[in-house]
Amino acid sequence: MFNNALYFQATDGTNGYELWKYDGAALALVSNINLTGDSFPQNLTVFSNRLFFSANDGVHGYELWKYDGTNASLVTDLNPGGDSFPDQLTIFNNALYFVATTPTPATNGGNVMETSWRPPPT
Ligand SMILES: [Ca+2]
Ligand SMILES: [Ca+2]
Repeated sequence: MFNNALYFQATDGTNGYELWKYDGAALALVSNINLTGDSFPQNLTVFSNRLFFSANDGVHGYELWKYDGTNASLVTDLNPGGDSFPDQLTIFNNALYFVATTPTPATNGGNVMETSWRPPPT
């Protein structure tokens, strides 16, 4: 639940699997993140009035995205040239943690990451 609406991934047969929302009255496509295919938004997690999730825009691979109620945008391309596969998004100590694969250090395993996006100071 985010902004009093339910968010989920679905496909309408035209835009591929993308982020949708249902506010109790109407179904709406939030954003066609991957213009040429499916973005498969997953791991939807609300943090600091943003909806965070992993998705593939077809350009950057599977990376961390956020939706602020108006715009969906890439948080950061953690693995340039590949997928970072953000997973297990968890809020702890006012920060968003998740597992992701990055090119460094020189290991092939996943790393625990903290989001580079921070809530603006209040
Ligand atoms: Ca699409
Ligand atoms: Ca990438």
